[in-house]
Amino acid sequence: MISLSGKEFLETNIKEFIIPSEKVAHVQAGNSLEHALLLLTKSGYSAIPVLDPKYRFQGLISSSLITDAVLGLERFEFEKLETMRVEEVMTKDFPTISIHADFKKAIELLIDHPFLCVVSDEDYFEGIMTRRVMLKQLRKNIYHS
Ligand code: 4BW
Ligand code: 4BW
Repeated sequence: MISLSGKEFLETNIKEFIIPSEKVAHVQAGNSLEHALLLLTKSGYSAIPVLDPKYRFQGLISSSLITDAVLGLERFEFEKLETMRVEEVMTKDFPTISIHADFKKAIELLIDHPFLCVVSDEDYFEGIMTRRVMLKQLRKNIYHS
């Protein structure tokens, strides 16, 4: 087994390690909150990317953002799930990372975020880089060096 030095490891390109867009659960900004909550519940993920029809990254939606949005003074106003749109509730405070970025950049961002949305030069969504994948690569590198 060939092991990489720390420097080489940190300079590894993330491209080959991302979960490609077709395998990533996502919603569109114009979808209803009901649709998003269904997808989040069925997929089991706590947060998923929001894309526009051209597959450009718009933001992030999570179960907790949705339940918070429909929380009234005394009860959850679940009827709002049908009328409210994802774009009203999603957070845009989430970093993207270039497909050309290296592990060093990804590790820094993955400290604060469970996954990163990876974008092309033209800003199209290419997939996600997750903490799980990064930790597995780190483990492989530590044990074989
Ligand atoms: O369905 C799952 N399959 C597997 N193999 N692991 C899962 C699954 N759901 C959750 N997990 C595990 C992973 O280790 O729980 C961690 C936290 O899940 P999360 O955040 O809170 O839903 C998972 O860690 P991870 O693989 O490093 O993924 C980090 C985050 O990336 C997930 C979720 O928000 C997002 N994510 C991962 N794969 C995704 C996805 N979002 C949409 N589509 C995907 N395919
Ligand atoms: O309030 C937050 N502040 C910060 N800085 N990051 C947050 C916050 N809320 C969520 N995050 C981020 C963290 O990167 O989202 C990740 C997933 O959160 P989670 O799972 O789905 O609520 C956070 O990743 P983490 O810090 O590695 O934490 C992983 C999981 O451990 C969390 C939650 O289930 C649990 N956890 C962490 N800190 C906790 C906690 N549970 C209760 N109290 C805490 N202080």
